[in-house]
Amino acid sequence: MNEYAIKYVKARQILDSRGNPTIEVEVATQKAKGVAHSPSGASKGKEEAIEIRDGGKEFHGRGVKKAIRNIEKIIAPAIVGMDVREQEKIDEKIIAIDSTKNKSLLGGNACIAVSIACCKCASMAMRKEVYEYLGDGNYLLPIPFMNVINGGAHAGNDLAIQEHMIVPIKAKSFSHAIQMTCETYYTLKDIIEKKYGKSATNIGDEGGFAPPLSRTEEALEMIMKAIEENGYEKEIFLALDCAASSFYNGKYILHKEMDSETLMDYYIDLAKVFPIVSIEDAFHEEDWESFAKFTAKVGDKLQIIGDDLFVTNASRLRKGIKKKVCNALLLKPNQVGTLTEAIKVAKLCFENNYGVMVSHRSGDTCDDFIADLAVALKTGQIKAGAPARGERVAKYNRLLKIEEMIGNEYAGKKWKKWGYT
Ligand code: 2PG
Ligand code: MG
Repeated sequence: MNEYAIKYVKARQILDSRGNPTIEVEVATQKAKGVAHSPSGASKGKEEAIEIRDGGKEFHGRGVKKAIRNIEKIIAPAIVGMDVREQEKIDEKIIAIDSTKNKSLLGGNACIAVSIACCKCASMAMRKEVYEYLGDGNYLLPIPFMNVINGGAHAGNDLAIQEHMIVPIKAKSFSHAIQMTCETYYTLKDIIEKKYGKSATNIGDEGGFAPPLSRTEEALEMIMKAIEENGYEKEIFLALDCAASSFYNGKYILHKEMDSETLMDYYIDLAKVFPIVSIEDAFHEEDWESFAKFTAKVGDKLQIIGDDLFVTNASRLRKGIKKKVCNALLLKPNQVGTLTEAIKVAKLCFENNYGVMVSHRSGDTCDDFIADLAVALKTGQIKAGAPARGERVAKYNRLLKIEEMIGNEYAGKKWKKWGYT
């Protein structure tokens, strides 16, 4: 048997960081094995690949045994024997068998774990690091976008905006970025404790704090104070993921009701006061018009990212390019269901001058694949939560290790100048 032929594909139910069942897949050849997990979002785009869950009583319906059966009974027999290095062919086969627009037959959660496990197995079979296997020999360590105050669907407070991130663009290296963001995070904890008491320092789903705030201004003020106390105001910038679909109900409901024009002015005013460089999902996922207006107005000053808007989907991205909507995309492989499709979307971005930020999900595991993906694709940006919780630091720790291997290739040095302040 060919040493690169897939010998078996095994799947099992494990848990994600919220205690919800998810899928672990092992793909093995004679001498190598790759293991991958599917992550899971809380604020999902409507057009994401479908996660198949069991329903019924067990795990309150959240089990993934049906999806696992699809791997064992349908995907495994189709790909066993294939050359594990032929990622595109494997993914095309999965796509063809599924034959739906949103992986609803096999489950996006089933497909992505198999697809990434194949990639990891192939890299091991070729005795390469995953980033080396995926890359072209030139690599870039991404700027970490760290979500240090959680709101929206990720926290039990009244902040409508989901993620308040620190962005260490001017760090000297990736490891220096980690040092500066950690120090800022510790100081932020002290500031929150002093103002709101100990219980306010509990953390949300992505490791950021979730103090009882209702206004993003308050969150950003505290973060700025933490940055300044450490003397990092020239190095660390800010970013938001609004996840606006989650506070849209005919109107945008933040601390007060707003229409899209008022919301746009609100963001612009925030960016004039705080050193914001990037805003994700500023409007709800079908509000293409507001995204287009926002991009025309401030797309030269801010990175404007589509997440729920694009859902890592080539046809939605093409529509966005045509309509001049956003200037960057959030890349979440599980939104589309196979690695090949995710990489194609990233390339489409590069060809059209759109930025790419690789991203975790709010329900995640210690699978660190996205770290290698960001380095190999040279996206220059990753978001993987705060520097806390095992599943978040797994990605940052992997990047620290990659830095040792490739040297100081930090994306901050190449970052385009954004921001008002
Ligand atoms: C997002 C993500 C990750 P979720 O909206 O960008 O931060 O959240 O995984 O819940 O969709
Ligand atoms: Mg988002």
